[in-house]
Amino acid sequence: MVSASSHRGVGLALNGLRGALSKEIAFVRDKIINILSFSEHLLDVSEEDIVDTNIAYIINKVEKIHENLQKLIKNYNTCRIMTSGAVVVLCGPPNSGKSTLFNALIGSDRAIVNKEPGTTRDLLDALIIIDGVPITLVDTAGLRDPANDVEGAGIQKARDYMKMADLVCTINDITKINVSTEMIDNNLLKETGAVNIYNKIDLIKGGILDKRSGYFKGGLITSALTGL
Ligand SMILES: Nc1nc2c(ncn2[C@@H]2O[C@H](COP(=O)(O)OP(=O)(O)O)[C@@H](O)[C@H]2O)c(=O)[nH]1
Ligand SMILES: [Mg+2]
Repeated sequence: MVSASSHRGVGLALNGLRGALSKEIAFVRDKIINILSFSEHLLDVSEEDIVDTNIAYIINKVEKIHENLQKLIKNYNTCRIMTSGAVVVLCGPPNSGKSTLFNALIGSDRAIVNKEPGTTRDLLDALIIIDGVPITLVDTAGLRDPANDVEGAGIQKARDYMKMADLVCTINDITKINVSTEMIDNNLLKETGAVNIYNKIDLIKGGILDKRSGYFKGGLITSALTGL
């Protein structure tokens, strides 16, 4: 699926995925009906027939159904992501380069980039396809104590989107690495995949990064400006 490089490829792969999913649902549904009728039959006959082996049989079958359902939930998520796109939210402190990265990834200057912190206030989104996977990329207002109500509303929207994202990318300015990720409320990311991105590597001259490694929490290093 991930290797499908064109829209047509994605469509074909999706159809296959949907077909496999509905087959699996029908299979589990049959299993549930079978074990239900077996249990009802046992209840209809005399109590002596409800022996340990029958109970063990039912428990075993129910456990297998549970496993199948867990698998289905996982596949459903994959299918949903392939159909409507994974929501990937770029968040982080002001001025770390979220809008620059957003523009670089969508290949157009949609978001205003400025050295003035607090430039991005509303959400901006764009649909892109990376390796055949549709992605709704969302640029957000920088997380900080807001300077006014409008910025506060933008930050609240950013937090709401972080909660519903499939993946949150925290963009940090690598030259201010010690103050950045602390702005993110970890409770927001409890259920969401998150990745740290350290931006503006072009500003770091050789060797200096090592000295800062105490702050480096692992993640990807990039320069949204130069494409490094
Ligand atoms: N040197 C350098 N500057 C960057 C990079 N990414 C963004 N900037 C600059 O940082 C400032 C803030 O960028 P912006 O994308 O508006 O940050 P945002 O507030 O996180 O959206 C602008 O002056 C950008 O040109 C980068 O990778 N390297
Ligand atoms: Mg911005």
